[in-house]
Amino acid sequence: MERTFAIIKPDAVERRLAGQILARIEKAGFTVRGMRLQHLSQAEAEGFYAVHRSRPFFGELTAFMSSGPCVLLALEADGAIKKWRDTMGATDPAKADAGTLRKDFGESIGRNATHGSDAPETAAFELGYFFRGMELL
Ligand code: FUP
Repeated sequence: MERTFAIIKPDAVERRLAGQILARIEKAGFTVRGMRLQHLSQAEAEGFYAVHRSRPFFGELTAFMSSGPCVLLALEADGAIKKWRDTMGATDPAKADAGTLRKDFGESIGRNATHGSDAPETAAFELGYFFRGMELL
């Protein structure tokens, strides 16, 4: 079993899509091991996306991620990291495959409904950034 870190982003929470996205997560076979609603500060979003600090979209990205509450999730499944990336689809909803979350719920490359760790090291950092050990079941 593997764990990955996921976010239902502020655009999706604002449009009341969190329930539908959670239903799709469970239907896909993930077990939720941690879950919390949180409105990130700009500094917390900047720390989370620190690898993107030099990218031109960093300011816009961190402003968006701190614009409203999001749902933070620890998901478990066999091959959870790739499975969750496949469930989300491509970063740009316009390029995402049919039936993926970003295709169905994303509005643009920035407002793309969900986040998922892209590798084991990233998953370890991101899970540890947001969850304490005793918050994960
Ligand atoms: P992903 O791993 O699919 O979330 O994509 P990236 O790590 O490349 O980018 C992280 C986030 O930055 C994306 F979810 C959305 C945002 N982004 C932009 O706003 N513009 C871009 O050109 C690329 C990414």
